[in-house]
Amino acid sequence: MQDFKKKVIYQIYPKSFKDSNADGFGDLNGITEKLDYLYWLGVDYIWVTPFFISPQKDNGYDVADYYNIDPMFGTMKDFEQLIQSATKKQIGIMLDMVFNHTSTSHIWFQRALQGDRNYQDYYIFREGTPNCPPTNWQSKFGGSAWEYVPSLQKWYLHLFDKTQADLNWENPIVREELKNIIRFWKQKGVQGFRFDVVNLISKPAIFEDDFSGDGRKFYTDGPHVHEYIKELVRDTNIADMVTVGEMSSTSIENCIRYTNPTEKELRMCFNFHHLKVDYKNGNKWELQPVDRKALKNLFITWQTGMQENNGWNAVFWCNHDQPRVVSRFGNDKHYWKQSAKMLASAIHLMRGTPYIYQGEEIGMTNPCFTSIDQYQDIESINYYNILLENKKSKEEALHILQERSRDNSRTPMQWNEHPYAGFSTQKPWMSLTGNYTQINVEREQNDPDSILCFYKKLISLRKQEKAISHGTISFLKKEDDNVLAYIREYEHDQIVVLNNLSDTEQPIYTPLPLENYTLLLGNYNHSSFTHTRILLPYETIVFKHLKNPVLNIK
Ligand code: TEU
Repeated sequence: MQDFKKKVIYQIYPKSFKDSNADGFGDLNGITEKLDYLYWLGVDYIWVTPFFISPQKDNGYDVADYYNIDPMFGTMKDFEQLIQSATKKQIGIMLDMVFNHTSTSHIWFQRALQGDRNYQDYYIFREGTPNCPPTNWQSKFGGSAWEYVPSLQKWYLHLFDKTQADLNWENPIVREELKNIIRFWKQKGVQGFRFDVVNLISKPAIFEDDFSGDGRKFYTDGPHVHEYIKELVRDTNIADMVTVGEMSSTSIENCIRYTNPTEKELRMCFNFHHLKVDYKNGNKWELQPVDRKALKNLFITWQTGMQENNGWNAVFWCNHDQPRVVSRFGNDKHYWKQSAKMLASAIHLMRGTPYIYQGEEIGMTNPCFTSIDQYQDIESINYYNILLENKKSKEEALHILQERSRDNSRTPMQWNEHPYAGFSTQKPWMSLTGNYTQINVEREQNDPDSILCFYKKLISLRKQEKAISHGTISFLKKEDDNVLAYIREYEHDQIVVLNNLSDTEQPIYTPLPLENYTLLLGNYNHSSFTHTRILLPYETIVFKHLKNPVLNIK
């Protein structure tokens, strides 16, 4: 892969991206239809979330057959067409490999249920009696992480839904099966892979109760995880492709090992610590305002920690599990455009590979659903019930979902102002966000001052400026919670990025007088930036240091 540090990755949740056959569900041909748009935007890869055969209990993260495409999304021919058309536009396709667990509808699990011991060894079964699970671990979607099978008198482990049984990576046959899946898709022309919760694959030798948490301390970045990733990458020969691991509750030390090229594991990884700064006591289902001090400290720690040890971050605010960034860290009412642009700038100009999640680039907002019936996500529905059991009122529980539900990001993509936002001609599987007549691709493509055109500029800036793609990062104004400021440097180039994270004015600060800089990018239309002595609410300003100002005058 050529110079991967210049690349930008766009995430597609196909069910909500574009419906090509008027059944209300997005599909692969819908992605092919929109390649011109992605090409115009300038992205290099698209990561498509799972479209394999699945009962869709967790929208495809419950895979029942890794080799075939769910008819809801199209056919293998459609996929081949997508690869072909994308390749012509020099856009690579990355697939999402869900290898920590399979659906319980997978033939392997079905055989295990029928009593086949070889297949039982594909999963994590433990002998036991009803009402007495092997450990007290909790599922990430609520309730016990173990499910009892009366006919076998055994429990099986599921860190997610009970229809998502954890695979037993200790079994070398399982590891071979998974390698074959990679080989199959690689040979179809896929150019990269995202590995779902890959740091949870190695479970401890002895299973014991967790008296201080939900069990994660025993299996997060588990005992053989590095060994298994190395083996998978080596045996499938994917070290040169774009690979990204989704790391749940991970540590910097482990992420350095996952991504330092000498380790021959992955190109980069996602961590989620910065997306928990509005969780009260670390609990996603308890609201608190964004803790900007914590947010800034996390960026500083991760960016510098990874840099010092030659690790590489995936940098992102959004994905299909996270609420919309402009509603969460910005202000979607009074500073919608400014805050969406500032948040984009803050992430894209840090050290790492930026990811854009569909709709983020036009500033899509949380939909603010008003009825529980509008929610589809299994985690949201489970937690709604748990919140009610914990004596929250229906209104309170709904309010928490409006802020936290994964469905916030799964509403149909807003293409234009036509019915169903141009996503489909039929009623979509999931309610739309009401503001699509204002916020949509068509409108923003025609407006040079739009959020969309700002994202396009950021992408092209990365390709022009080595300081952005390859430069070092150092942080300025570390003690100021309201301003995220940093310098990127490469050889003689220096780029300064100032982001006001707050909705109040803040003093401006640059290492040299403003006259020594030229403005690369900003989100307010100043007549002359050198007269700017304050940062306006949610302002972002990107300066380039003029080494030799005379030469830069055209
Ligand atoms: O997500 C892993 C994960 O733990 C979270 O993002 C999770 O959704 C959130 O923390 C719950 O509060 C991955 C996928 O991205 C997600 O869509 C899947 O549901 C999950 O794995 C299981 O495959």
